[in-house]
Amino acid sequence: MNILVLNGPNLNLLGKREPEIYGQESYTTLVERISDHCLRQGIGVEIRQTNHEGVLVDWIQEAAGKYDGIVLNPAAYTHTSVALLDAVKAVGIPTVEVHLSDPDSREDFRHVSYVRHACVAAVKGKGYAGYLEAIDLLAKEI
Ligand code: CA2
Repeated sequence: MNILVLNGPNLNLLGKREPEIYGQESYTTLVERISDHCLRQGIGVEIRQTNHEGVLVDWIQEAAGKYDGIVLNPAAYTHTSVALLDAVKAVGIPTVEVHLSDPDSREDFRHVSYVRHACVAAVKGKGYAGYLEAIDLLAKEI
């Protein structure tokens, strides 16, 4: 089983700003946690981050035929992007939406998720552990 983990805008700043919301650990630590977890489970994984919506769309499209599942934290694009929703729908790869924080308990504009309509599950408010839970959910789904 091969999975793709995609992270959207500003997640590269983890540990550097807003630690009260996103924690004190760095993006590099997140990547290490995911890599270690997948290694232990015998899951192949590729982990990427971009600040650009179109790049996320390209990566989702290119995942077809290469990956069995996607873990997606679209960050701010969660709340704005029909393009990401359409891309996830178009490729038809089981996708789990993940958020470090719980957007539903934050500002009203974060309560909407477009991509959720194409995802098999959403994991929210569990910090870095949420990514590992999302991977385990995918492993059961696939
Ligand atoms: O909780 C999440 O994972 C979010 O997807 C994070 C997004 C936010 O727009 C979503 O509503 C919820 C923001 C990512 C920004 O990450 C930062 C990390 C460190 C410092 C500043 C921003």
